[in-house]
Amino acid sequence: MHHTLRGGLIGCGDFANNHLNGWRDVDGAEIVAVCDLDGERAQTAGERFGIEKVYTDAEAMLETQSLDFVDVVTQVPSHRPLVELVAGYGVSVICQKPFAPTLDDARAMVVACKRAGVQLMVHENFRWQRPVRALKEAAEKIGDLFFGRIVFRNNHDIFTNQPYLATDERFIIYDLGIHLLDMGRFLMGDVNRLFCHTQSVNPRVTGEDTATILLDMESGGSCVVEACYFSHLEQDVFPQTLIHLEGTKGSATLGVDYDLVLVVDGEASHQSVAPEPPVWASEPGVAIQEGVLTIQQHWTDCLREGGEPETTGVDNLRTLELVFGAYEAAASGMVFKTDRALGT
Ligand code: NAD
Ligand code: 89V
Repeated sequence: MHHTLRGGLIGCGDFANNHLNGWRDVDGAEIVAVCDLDGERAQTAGERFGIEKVYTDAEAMLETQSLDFVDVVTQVPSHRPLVELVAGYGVSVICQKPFAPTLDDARAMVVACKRAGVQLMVHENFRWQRPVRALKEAAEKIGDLFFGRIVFRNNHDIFTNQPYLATDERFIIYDLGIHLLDMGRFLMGDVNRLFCHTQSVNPRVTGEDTATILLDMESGGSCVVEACYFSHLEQDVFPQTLIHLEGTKGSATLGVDYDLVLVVDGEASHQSVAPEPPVWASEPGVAIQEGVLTIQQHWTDCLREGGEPETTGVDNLRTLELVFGAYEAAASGMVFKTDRALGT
């Protein structure tokens, strides 16, 4: 496939603006149609991004457009019906996170895409932030990793743009912890067991807004994941993820303002690995917006060159299992054991 790929986008809400801006910068693909149940939203997105074909029904878009892929940017309840619909038309599909409300729904989407012979990628973009890629590269130099700490703590108001986050039963692990757990897997490999403690601190929020998760990695290492949206700190660094890794030869630390500190054999060096955001990005979310563009370029390259995306639907089963496992562990007070055969 070496022509410019033709994409359709479903769900023209808040976050879709980042996807649509990103698609304009991607080499090798363009969005030729947008769809939203809310006709005004679809129309606004079409006008803003110069996309002529505007739909309020996903099936009508698939019937009338010849598409190479569809980008699903709706909230989680519609993911399974939409992914199955797109796969049924023999079209490859990207799905936003959280991929599914249950592992059974996620498995069903994987099966539908496999049967249809189409690619399926979950839009898990935090691991595509430049600082995180730079940390991964640095980690190659510090020997065998035996410890990690992944921290996302701030008091940023995310509820104005995403009001559902304040009212959903499940909040911080499902919406944000999912990125941190995916980065834990990206940096340190798969997980054997986990333990989790959750807290609901902010009275405005229905679900848990604080989670502390201990991962026992398959490699034998351990990793602590901390997430909190009610941390009153001197410097609020939203949306920076602070990550510290220790290996048998040194350590690599992604600190505040993207200062990457590498210690190898006792020698320390500093490097700035700040995002290189696209022109349309705006503070404070530039790191996330950069990751959106990078993952969409990755998807396009994979589709055009016949490669497999990093965060396929099958891969994401393992991230999702950690999310649901964390809730299970928090509720039961017991350790959650992962299923090594998952996705095979
Ligand atoms: P939103 O509610 O603002 O937008 C979703 C849109 O989808 C709405 O306009 C709705 O009308 C439309 N929609 C729903 N079902 C549809 C259907 N069947 N056909 C057509 N349109 C349909 O939601 P949002 O805040 O933009 O979030 C969307 C997704 O993006 C969520 O899963 C969220 O978790 C995710 N998200 C990811 C990131 C990230 O990757 N870093 C950041 C923010 C949000
Ligand atoms: O990136 C996200 O998934 C967002 C936020 C940073 C607010 O958690 O939902």
